[in-house]
Amino acid sequence: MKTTITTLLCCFILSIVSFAQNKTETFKVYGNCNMCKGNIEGALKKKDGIISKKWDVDKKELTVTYDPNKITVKQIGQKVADAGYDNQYAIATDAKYNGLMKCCQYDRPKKDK
Ligand SMILES: [Cu+2]
Repeated sequence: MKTTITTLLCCFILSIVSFAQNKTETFKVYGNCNMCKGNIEGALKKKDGIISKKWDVDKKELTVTYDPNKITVKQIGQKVADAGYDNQYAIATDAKYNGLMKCCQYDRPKKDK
């Protein structure tokens, strides 16, 4: 009986801990259209610790839920930048930006140079 209670308690605590592991952040990601949405969301993969992702085409904001043991929000920003999209945490290279479809070449935020 005691073992059962202990086991249940352990399961309970473990489920709380694993639930608390995931973090959700919303941050600015520049882009234009639904194709950008596909590119931005496509850059974020489950295997990297991404639980869910949604880029809002009107607000130009990405809401991402991730496992902080696997990835940081800065790394997420870098992945998005690697796909060609400037964001709050990282800036895309000119080559990546120029590689986007014409319709996707959003107005870039001012760069300090
Ligand atoms: Cu686009």
